[in-house]
Amino acid sequence: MGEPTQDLMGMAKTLEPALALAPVLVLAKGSGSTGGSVFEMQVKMNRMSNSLRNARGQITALQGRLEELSLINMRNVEAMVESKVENITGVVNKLSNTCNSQCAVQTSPQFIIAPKDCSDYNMLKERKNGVYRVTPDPRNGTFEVYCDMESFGGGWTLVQQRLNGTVSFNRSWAEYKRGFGNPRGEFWLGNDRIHLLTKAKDMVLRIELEDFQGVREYAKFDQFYVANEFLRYRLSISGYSGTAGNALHMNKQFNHDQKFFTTPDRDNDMYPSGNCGAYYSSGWWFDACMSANLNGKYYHKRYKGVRNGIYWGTWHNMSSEAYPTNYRQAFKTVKMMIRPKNYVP
Ligand SMILES: [Ca+2]
Repeated sequence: MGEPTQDLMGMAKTLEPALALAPVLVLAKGSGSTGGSVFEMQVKMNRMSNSLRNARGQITALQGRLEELSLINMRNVEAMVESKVENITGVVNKLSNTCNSQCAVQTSPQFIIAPKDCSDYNMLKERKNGVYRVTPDPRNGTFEVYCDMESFGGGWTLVQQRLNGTVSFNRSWAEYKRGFGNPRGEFWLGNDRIHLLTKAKDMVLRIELEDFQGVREYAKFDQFYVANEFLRYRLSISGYSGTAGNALHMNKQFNHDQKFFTTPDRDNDMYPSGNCGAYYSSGWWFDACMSANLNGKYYHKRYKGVRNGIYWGTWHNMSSEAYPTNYRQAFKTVKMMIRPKNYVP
């Protein structure tokens, strides 16, 4: 990497004479106006314009070199990082081989260099619920998530939680993109993060719901994937099991699978004459419009009017909700959490 820099220094030096000619022009202008000096001046000017042309050529060449150099530097850094990762992988493989053949009892803790999600914290002796750092994709940084390490075998990474209505979910595209709220309370993890987590591993989704009558049900999906922002965070969801009913794919008319994300300020839904996100005060994978909306408004009790509360269309008493006279079901708690498909508790 040192040599190209020296080359550049050499090129810069050859430029100096051309630049040094500049003051001559000032001197020539200052001297008399006889025919001889005019001729002399023309000669000097010609010489100077030649030098300037040369200089321009050299500058262009230098610019080319510089662009090439920064590319070379980037490739070097990339190659260096790659070889280091290779080395580490080699060492890790060697260590695990050694232990397979020699260490009958493995008592020391095992380390995972960068846990991708909560399930990678499963080897901790004390499995405690709480906030942990995860790195689903090393190129996209590290962030904090709330891990449920106790329920249903643990290893769950929470992507959404509703508890008491302290956090508004009537938010913009930008807010849903980066996430909002408090990981220990009510929050949306953020569409970019949900994308990274579901891209890193095949994930299952578990939804826990509870109403104000104390009824608790769940819905589990064997496949849950959220595409990137370019693909408008399109939802892929399938493989339902559970007790709450499959409100994400209720029937032909209402199906949230393969739908784009819509927020009050970004209409990607299937409803042609309006924005479902604005109408239902929520960011969600709206169809036209919904049979489920877990990011709806938090009502502390049953309510009337527009059904913009937290909604799960297959809830046991939903069919008795005649519009617009009857009260609407409200939900006390909601939890959306994900775990790798191949997870072993
Ligand atoms: Ca629309």
